[in-house]
Amino acid sequence: MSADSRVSEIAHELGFDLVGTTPLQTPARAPELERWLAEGAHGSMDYLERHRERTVNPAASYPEGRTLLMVGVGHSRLAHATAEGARIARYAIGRDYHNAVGKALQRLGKALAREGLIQRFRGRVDAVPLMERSHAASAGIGFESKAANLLHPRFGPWFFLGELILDVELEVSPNEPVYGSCGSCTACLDVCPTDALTAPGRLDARLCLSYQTIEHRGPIPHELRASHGDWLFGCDLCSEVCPWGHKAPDLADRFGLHPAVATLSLVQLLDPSQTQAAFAAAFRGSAMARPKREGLARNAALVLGNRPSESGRIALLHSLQGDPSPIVREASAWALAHGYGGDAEVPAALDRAQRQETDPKARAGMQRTRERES
Ligand code: B12
Ligand code: SF4
Ligand code: SF4
Repeated sequence: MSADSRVSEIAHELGFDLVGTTPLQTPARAPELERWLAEGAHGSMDYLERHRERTVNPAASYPEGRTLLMVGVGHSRLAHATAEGARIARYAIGRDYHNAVGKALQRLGKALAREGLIQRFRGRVDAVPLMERSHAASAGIGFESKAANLLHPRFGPWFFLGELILDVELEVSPNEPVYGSCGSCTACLDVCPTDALTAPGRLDARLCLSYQTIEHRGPIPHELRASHGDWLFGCDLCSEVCPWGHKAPDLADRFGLHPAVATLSLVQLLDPSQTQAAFAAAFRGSAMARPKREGLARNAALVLGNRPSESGRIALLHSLQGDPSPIVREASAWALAHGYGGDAEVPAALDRAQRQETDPKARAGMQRTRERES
């Protein structure tokens, strides 16, 4: 058996659905990254700016590297909403893929080395100085789309990417034929509630709910809050409408349901007495730990504002008065004004909270809410 087929075989045995190689060189879409960063479309994701040179010229970071073995792992599954109707991006419902794919890549690298196919390797996934989608498209394991996601005929947009940087020149052909294009479809551009897809394949992260709920650390801009709807963490709208994903297999068992997601309650997330340490313990092994307790409580407040309920009203009033984070207090003020403005108690509570607020930015945010929501 050729080295090419053996690599492919081992990768599949270890659970990778898609494999293909591309030389370790400047990604084809590097000019797009440069333009995107120059426009500031990355928002506060400073690491993307800091890593710019390494991303554009990956060979400089890995002098021994010759080949990128790009892998894809399907994660298609049904949508998940909590008992209170909050939605969580499907990729984050189960075990954290960073751990799972990272460990599988280590196993793959070791297996390839054992068979003498490579000597050294590095496994990487997600937040690394590599344009994974661009390299994976070059490796032939998916095609680029108007939603910016990489698509595959079997999984649609529902697959993770990862890679091994190999010290040998190697060509592995994709195991499944990859054909397709968006054609005249514009469903993702049409569905995006914040017009974050500013042109085919171009996304302004500052407008994207995924960025706002996962990566952004401060208050979420007022003009985007109502558009958040019931998205607590991430956003799948542009993936859900994509016809290429509609027949993807249900792979829910692969990553399972994280216990913290199974029992998740917005009201509990907003509880001012929940510490970061308790939050981190509950969400250990979940991608949802990333925004920390403060970020997820902020998101929970917005969802409760967009989906009013009696338990939500009580939780928001508590949070307004007693949350240790000014970002969460301010989000709760918005949620109360937006979803519960007709309630007799709310206007007085908001007045009092604004007068007593010690954080100038939160106070200004409350004033902004007053002007916008009255
Ligand atoms: C920063 C980041 C984000 C940011 C910015 C996303 C973005 N579109 O740039 C935010 C936080 C918003 C985000 C959101 C999401 N992300 Co993200 N993210 C990344 C990360 C770390 C870097 C991406 C990057 O460099 N962006 C800069 C732009 C310029 O690069 P790009 O998007 O890769 O570029 C592609 C498009 O711009 C397209 N393109 C450019 N011009 C044109 C023109 C035309 C005509 C066309 C058709 C296409 C096209 O081509 C490029 C690919 O070859 C990657 C991991 C990595 N290291 O690559 C994961 C990654 C892209 N994310 C991923 C996922 C799953 C998501 C979400 C689906 C999560 C969710 N459900 O909430 C959303 C999807 C939002 C979207 N529609 O893109 C997966 C994508 C898997 C896949 N099959 O595509 C990745 C690869 C992580 C992984 N290892 O699996 N993400
Ligand atoms: S993830 Fe949501 S907000 Fe972001 S581009 Fe897609 S539909 Fe728009
Ligand atoms: S929804 Fe349509 S336009 Fe958007 S990525 Fe899928 S096929 Fe392409």
